[in-house]
Amino acid sequence: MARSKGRLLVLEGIDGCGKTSQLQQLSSWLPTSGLMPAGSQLIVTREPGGTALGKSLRELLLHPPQDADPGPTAELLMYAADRAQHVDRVIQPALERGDWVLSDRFTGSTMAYQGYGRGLDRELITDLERIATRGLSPDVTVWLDIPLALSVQRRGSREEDRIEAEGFAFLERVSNGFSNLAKAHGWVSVMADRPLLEVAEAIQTALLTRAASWQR
Ligand code: T5A
Repeated sequence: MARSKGRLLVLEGIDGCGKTSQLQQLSSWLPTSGLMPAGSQLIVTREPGGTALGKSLRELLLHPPQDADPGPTAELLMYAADRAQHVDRVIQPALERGDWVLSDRFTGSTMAYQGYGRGLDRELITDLERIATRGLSPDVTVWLDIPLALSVQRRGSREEDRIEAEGFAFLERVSNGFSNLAKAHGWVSVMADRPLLEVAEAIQTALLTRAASWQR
């Protein structure tokens, strides 16, 4: 897929790391940050569930009806289908218009959860990623790094979805996966065990640094 004018920014991390809260912070900061070209819009989106089809897939993935929970391979293919539709209908058109896209999760989540968490073949996941994204990759991925116990504490007593209900050992593998991916792919790593505004500031500083290299 040809590179387009816009930028794709992604937030990754385990459940309860604070992505949604930081997405809100970033969506108010980015348009006033001076980073986005004049006239470009910020599209805030998420996976799974960034399209109408994706919303149905999200329900089936996270809150399936009784006896309809997907097995590991079906789960992997459903996340890939959600991504293919998301790239096709939302992300790529936005980038072609020159808009910026801020996504809560992208390909890193599939590698961390289905690859490291479920233990599915990582080469196969990479092949599938290429099909779903048609070669599109984020301009920057920010990983919110948080101790597992704190992420569980932050999620509190709210009802767990199907993936969260996998338990601590699963999440630990996912968390190690994110750590490996961040190192291997040069993601921005931000410690997320600090107050909300401190984390937001750390993300902003990192994005300003990263964006300076795009303009060279
Ligand atoms: N999945 C997804 C896969 O398995 N494979 C894939 O390919 C993809 C794309 C999606 C699920 O699907 C899985 C991963 C997930 O299990 P999701 O919608 O991304 O789920 O849901 P979660 O990651 O579970 O999102 P949450 O909303 O639960 O967590 P967030 O967004 O990380 O955290 P947030 O911001 O809601 O914060 C949680 C709590 O902590 C507080 C907040 O107020 C909130 O109460 N908080 C802080 N408190 C103190 N200090 C801070 N700095 C705080 N930041 C947030």
